[in-house]
Amino acid sequence: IKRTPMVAGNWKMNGSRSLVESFSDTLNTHSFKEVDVVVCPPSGYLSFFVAETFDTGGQDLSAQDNGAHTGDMSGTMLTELGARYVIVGHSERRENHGESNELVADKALKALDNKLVPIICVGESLSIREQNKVNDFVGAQLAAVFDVLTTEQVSKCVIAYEPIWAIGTGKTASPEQAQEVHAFIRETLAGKEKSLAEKTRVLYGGSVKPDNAAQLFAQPDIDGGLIGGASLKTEDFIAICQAAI
Ligand code: G2H
Repeated sequence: IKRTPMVAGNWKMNGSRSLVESFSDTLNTHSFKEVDVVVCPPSGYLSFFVAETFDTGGQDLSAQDNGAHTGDMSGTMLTELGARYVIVGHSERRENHGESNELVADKALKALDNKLVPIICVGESLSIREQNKVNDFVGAQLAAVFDVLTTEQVSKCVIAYEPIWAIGTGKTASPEQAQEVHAFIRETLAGKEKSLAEKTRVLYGGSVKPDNAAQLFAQPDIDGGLIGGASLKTEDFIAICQAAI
């Protein structure tokens, strides 16, 4: 099975209405035929995108449908704003908002209920890596997802491996370090069902730039990237998308 590569930009809490407009204009002049391109801006900007050659996504969603949840955004609302994807379990949500593995799994389920493709983030801190517990840690993050989602549902998700020590730090995991964990993630998926491992896209995230993207994406188990800082510069983002083809 050939997996279509994917590059998703995570703007985090950055950008502006004028960046959305210039980004849409420039991206729409490129036809991304062999790579799925997604841009995840702050949700308030979603409706300003005119996305013809790419898709948009949210950066988080509530595990609830509606109700007294001040500041939260539901899956239905994201869909109405034009999103087709949503990031869940980014390490910044896990750290800054105390999101547990179980909550992240519930969010992934809620995304699927709303026909959104969840991009489920996993990844270890430096101290976990130094204790040689990467597989245990990432394995537990995945196990929580498998507890809530059926194999069929997992096959509709995208997984993103983002080592926390490489996020926004300029320190990228080496292609070999990243591949090692991606291979572990794929083995874990295969443990559920062989075809799941073959079908599911696993992205790498953490200081991906135009000059390191091609080497990372050339690894057998890396199917593209989740891009933070470099996704805010149109030319860099396009260069990274092209490196995934
Ligand atoms: C990791 C990544 C995008 P950056 O968080 O999710 O950000 O590329 O800035 O390290």
